[in-house]
Amino acid sequence: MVVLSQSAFEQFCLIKSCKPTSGLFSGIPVIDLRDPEAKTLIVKACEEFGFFKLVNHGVPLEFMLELESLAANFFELPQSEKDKAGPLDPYGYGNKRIGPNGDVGWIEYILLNANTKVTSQKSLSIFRENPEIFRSAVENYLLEAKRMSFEVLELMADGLGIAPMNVLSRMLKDEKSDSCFRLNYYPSCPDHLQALGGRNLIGFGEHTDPQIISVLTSNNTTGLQICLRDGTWVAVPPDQTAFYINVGDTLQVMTNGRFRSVKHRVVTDEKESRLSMIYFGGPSLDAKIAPIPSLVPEGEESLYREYTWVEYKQSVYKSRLGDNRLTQFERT
Ligand code: GA4
Repeated sequence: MVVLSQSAFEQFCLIKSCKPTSGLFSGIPVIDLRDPEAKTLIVKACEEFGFFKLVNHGVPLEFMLELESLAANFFELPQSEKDKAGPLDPYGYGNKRIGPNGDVGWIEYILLNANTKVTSQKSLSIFRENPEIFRSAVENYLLEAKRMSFEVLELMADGLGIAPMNVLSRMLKDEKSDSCFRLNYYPSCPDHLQALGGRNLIGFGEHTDPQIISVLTSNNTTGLQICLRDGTWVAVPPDQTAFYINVGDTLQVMTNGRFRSVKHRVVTDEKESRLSMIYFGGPSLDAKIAPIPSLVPEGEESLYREYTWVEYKQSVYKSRLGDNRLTQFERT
């Protein structure tokens, strides 16, 4: 069992209201990957929301469901079994603590490097009963999720009118791409904590993702919320068959702020547990990140200075979840 320090426990209890302004939000753009207009619609969605739902994505549903069910089996194991896969280094099994700087959430997770063979990673030991099944489920899923992400990034580049078309996708395709994969499990909110902390306990506090794009699937449980441009939080309707694409900080910088790195968070459901699987597509450590010149209006300076991903990543790991990590890279 993980014993929370007093301050960590207080953090849970202090979270009173994470209620979105209304019920499930119906305004999230839904994009059909096979729609001839997809590239234009993707650009529009990334500008307005930094977020969209992708259907007709071509990833076999059985790959999504198979991994989801293996992950659910793992999270239902006794705590002592799961703890064998911890502590995080930075990959492995995590429970309630998020990142190295004191953030907590009502969450358990497995974090994997998405670019290294799963077999060489410690967390595989958590599937020691049947590692081969887990390995192939993760690899099948990731192969497809990556293929689809490359396609989305190529449509984005095309829609933005930037050349070459693989200018974004090649960063993820790079064999040194620093991408990761996360299986998040949000147990339903226990009654005694509901009473203490208000109804919706925070699962994963508000933050933006550091990478280029994040590609998420979930079971049919609510909990994900995104922050709109006007600052209101809305609840994303879950759909087990779709992918949700999220613009990360790096893409915001590369598009010189035209795309929006969307602030999001997850709250627990009162009755059902939520399971989500996210592929975070990032650049290689030595990649230079800067606004793409053709996206900087003529005669103007870019909004951000050039930096390397490793430089940014170091600052990410010194930050708290809710911090704005891009300020220090903005030109003043
Ligand atoms: C948010 C997006 C990804 O889940 C993640 C997270 C990372 C972690 O869990 O180790 C961070 C968080 C995320 C941003 C700020 C730092 C780092 C926790 C944290 C407090 C894997 C990532 O790349 O950045």
